[in-house]
Amino acid sequence: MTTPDSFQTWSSAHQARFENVLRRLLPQPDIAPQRLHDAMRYSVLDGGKRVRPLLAFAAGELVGADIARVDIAATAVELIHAYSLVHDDMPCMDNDVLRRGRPTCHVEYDEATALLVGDSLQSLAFQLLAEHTLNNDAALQLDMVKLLASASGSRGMAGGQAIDLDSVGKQLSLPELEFMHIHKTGALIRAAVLLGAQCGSDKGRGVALDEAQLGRLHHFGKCAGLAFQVVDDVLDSEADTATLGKTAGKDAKQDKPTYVTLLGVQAAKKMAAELHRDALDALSGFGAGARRLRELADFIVLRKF
Ligand code: GRG
Repeated sequence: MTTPDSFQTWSSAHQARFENVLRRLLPQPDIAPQRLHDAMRYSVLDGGKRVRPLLAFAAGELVGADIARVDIAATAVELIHAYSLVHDDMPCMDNDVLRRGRPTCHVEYDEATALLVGDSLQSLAFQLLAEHTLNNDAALQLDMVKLLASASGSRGMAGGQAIDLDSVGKQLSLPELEFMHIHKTGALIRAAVLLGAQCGSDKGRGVALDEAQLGRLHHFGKCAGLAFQVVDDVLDSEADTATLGKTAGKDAKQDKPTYVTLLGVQAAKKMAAELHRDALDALSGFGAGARRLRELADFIVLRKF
């Protein structure tokens, strides 16, 4: 009997493989306009925890999806995430100079290039979803495109970001803070899980989930997404810049409402633990196939960076 890989082995192998997928799918640096393509590759490659792609791979494993299909879905989600970081770091938003341990895109290149990098990564994400077969049922594939669009647009990540920018210096209630983060951070994390699962939902290629199972996966994504943000707030207040690879302590400095400022560190940690439990509960009916999703929930809550 072979022992299944540890989470560390599984995640490192997937991260390394995925890096090559990204290298292949991003525009090559020798193709015009070279500077823009170079900046796109700078912003996406060789950095980040790749939590969203790993969630897509884990959900793909749950349903026995073809990994080549999940590669595309995972890339689309990671490109949207990378675009959001590039734009978020710009002077008109969070105005940061450090990301993934390196100068932010607008510092390394310039502001106009950073704007275009974000725009181009977003377009490429949808191009990939439209260009590759991810599901034999074209209607289901169209649903996947719609899912990513709504998770990243004004009713998802961009909307959450708008609320975030508007909340500086304001006192938000807990439900308001939750609403903001379910959109800003949670929507894309949940989309990563669902897109991975949808790559395996057509007949003959993996297991199609029923409505109840999809609902549980939805709930898992929601809890994991919110837990990710609560932990992000705790790390921002407790970890140092070198460990995070981005400027630590910014939330307090910018007078932003966070789970830590609202609840205090201990209560924020307790909330993360409760969300962790809820996320694991949502997976309880799935059996051994959900092992990697469970491990990712653990990683999201227990991570130190
Ligand atoms: C500009 C439309 C638009 C949206 C920006 C995601 C976001 C919205 C802003 C990033 C600011 C931020 C620190 C959000 C908190 C949670 C978060 C998304 C952290 C960064 O994600 P990680 O930790 O980053 O997965 P890596 O570098 O590991 O990929």
